[in-house]
Amino acid sequence: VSQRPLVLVTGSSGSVGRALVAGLPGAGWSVRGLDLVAPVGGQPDTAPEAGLVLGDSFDRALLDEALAGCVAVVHLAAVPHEAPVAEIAASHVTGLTAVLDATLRAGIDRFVFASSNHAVGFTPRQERVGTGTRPRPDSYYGVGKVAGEALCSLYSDQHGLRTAALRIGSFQPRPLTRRHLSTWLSPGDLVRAVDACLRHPALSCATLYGISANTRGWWDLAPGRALGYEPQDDAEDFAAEILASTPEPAADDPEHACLGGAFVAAGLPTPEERA
Ligand code: 15L
Repeated sequence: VSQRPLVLVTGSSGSVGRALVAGLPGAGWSVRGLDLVAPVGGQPDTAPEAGLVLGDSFDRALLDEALAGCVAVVHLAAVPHEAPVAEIAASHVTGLTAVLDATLRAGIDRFVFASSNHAVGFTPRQERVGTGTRPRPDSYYGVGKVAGEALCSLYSDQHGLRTAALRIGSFQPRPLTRRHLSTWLSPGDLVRAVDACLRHPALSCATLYGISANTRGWWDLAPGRALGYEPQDDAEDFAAEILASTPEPAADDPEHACLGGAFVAAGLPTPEERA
């Protein structure tokens, strides 16, 4: 049996989850996945006691089973895009609370929460936005992430849970758009960021940006570096190709005014959804 510490990754079949299941073992962790569905193409072969628990990441009994033997949780499971507010609340507030409560029941003291750049997506584009600015969500999805960060803060203060809210930018194998030149998070840097959050001995209640060391980055990497996250990749390596193949944005396009890009304008629910 492997002596590596075991980490539960909820939402392990999504794109971020699959990259962590594949990459965390190389950083010294065993990974157990929890997801409603198996990943396309099968689960990467990680460690003997790891594996995949199939089912609802917010189910109390299933969480208790999945968390047995784990030392930390990386919580990704949630609606990953804009949706009616009731759906957002169900996964980002009620669901997250179920996972936090199960974490405490299991005696686990470390929790990495997949937050998002959309927690501050309505912030006008500028250089080096820190983690101390006011939350400016650009969508109900962003509101859900702000609420999730608040829950992490509550469980840290009330229960001593060590929490890290990782505000992920655009996780992609490679940058594809002009926005990604600023927001890209590479697969290697994702693993480095989560590994730092899992490892840092003095983690208390941290917020950090999960982006690569992008020359055109908009976020301050210092909070991540303070935890030991040293990004290695830079979207600039792809800049010439992307700039040549994608059109110059119109000056008055709201999509290009704020950090959240299209989220500031898109995905608003219909009146029926609001009712
Ligand atoms: C996110 O939080 C979304 O889950 C993802 O689909 C992308 O839209 C990403 O942000 C982004 O900002 O590119």
